[in-house]
Amino acid sequence: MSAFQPRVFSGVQPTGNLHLGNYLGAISRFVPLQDQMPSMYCVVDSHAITVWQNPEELTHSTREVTAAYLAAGVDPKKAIIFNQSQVREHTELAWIFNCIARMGWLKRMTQFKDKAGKNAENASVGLFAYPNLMAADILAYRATHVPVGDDQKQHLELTRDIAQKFNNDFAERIKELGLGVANPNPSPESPDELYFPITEPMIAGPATRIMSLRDGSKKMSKSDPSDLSRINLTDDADMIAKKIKKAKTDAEPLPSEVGGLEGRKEADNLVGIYAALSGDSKSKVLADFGGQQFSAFKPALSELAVTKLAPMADEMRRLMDDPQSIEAVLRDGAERASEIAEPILHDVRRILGFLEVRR
Ligand code: AQP
Repeated sequence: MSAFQPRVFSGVQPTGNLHLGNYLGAISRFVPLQDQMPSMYCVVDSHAITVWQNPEELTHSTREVTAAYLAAGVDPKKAIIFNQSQVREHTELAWIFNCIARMGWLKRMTQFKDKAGKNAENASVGLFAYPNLMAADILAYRATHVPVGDDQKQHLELTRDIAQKFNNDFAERIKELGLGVANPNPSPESPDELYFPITEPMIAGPATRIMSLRDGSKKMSKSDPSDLSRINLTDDADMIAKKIKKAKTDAEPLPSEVGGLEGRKEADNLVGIYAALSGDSKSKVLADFGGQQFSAFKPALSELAVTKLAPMADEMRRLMDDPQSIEAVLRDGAERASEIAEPILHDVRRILGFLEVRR
């Protein structure tokens, strides 16, 4: 019996204002992974429409996220880069998962509660079912590894629950059809042959949750009304320096050890950003800057951020001037992605017992 082929899958929504959190928590981590495992990086446009999107802006942002992947160093010869809506299997599998996942599981999702706010009755059904589509994105390729920021942890747990329930509900059928893969972690709750892998979340490093520059208790976010709360990947050097200068801090000097950041959310965030951008640990950053005031630390952070981000912003601008090249990358990616997803959905239809009369 075969084992699951390792495969990385991750995605970013084309909802504008790509920021440092998206870069450090997700996109920057895609680059080394493409040399370690077959990798797929998706621009998740079907997720974006769970809340209203201006159509022209959605098209623009789809190109922009693709440009960010390329500018960050994702190589379309190594990794598959594509936009979700172009591979129909995502939405087909999402419907099947709508019928596997339980209402109670989705009702526990904190991101829905945060995004729908007090107006949940008026939120789209798509926003509620979003985690099922995310599970489908991953499992349409039987992906085994998913690098994301900390905010996606709960959705990845749901993906694991959906895979587990599908594997259990259809265990006999999977075996009968000879479609099973040896369970790498057998347990009394899990059959010895699986169809879907139990995906590994990859949430690690000093930048799994970059916080707002204006409020250390809120995640840096595309939809924050204050542009000063985030560093956009398209910001120029002056804007980056201005935002870091205005970033909220406290009045104390930086501590010399990580323990000293406790209860100092804003300081912790800026040290974390420095660590992630420099590739050093927070301890190393504090060994260098401990005892110094923010008036000394902030210019050093600005210089580092500009050195790392400005060339990427330039490259994104260059790529955005050539939309046809971006679309060629997405077209090729969609074809390669479909070649992987089609046979998987064919298997899934057989497992479910759908009578296929049009092959
Ligand atoms: N602040 C963050 N720190 C670290 N990682 C982050 N990610 C998002 N914000 C941070 C990670 O970026 C990837 C793509 O995110 P997304 O665009 O698909 O979804 P999101 O989490 O909804 O992004 P935003 O920026 O926070 O948008 P809004 O404002 O709409 O809520 C994911 O891997 C995510 O973890």
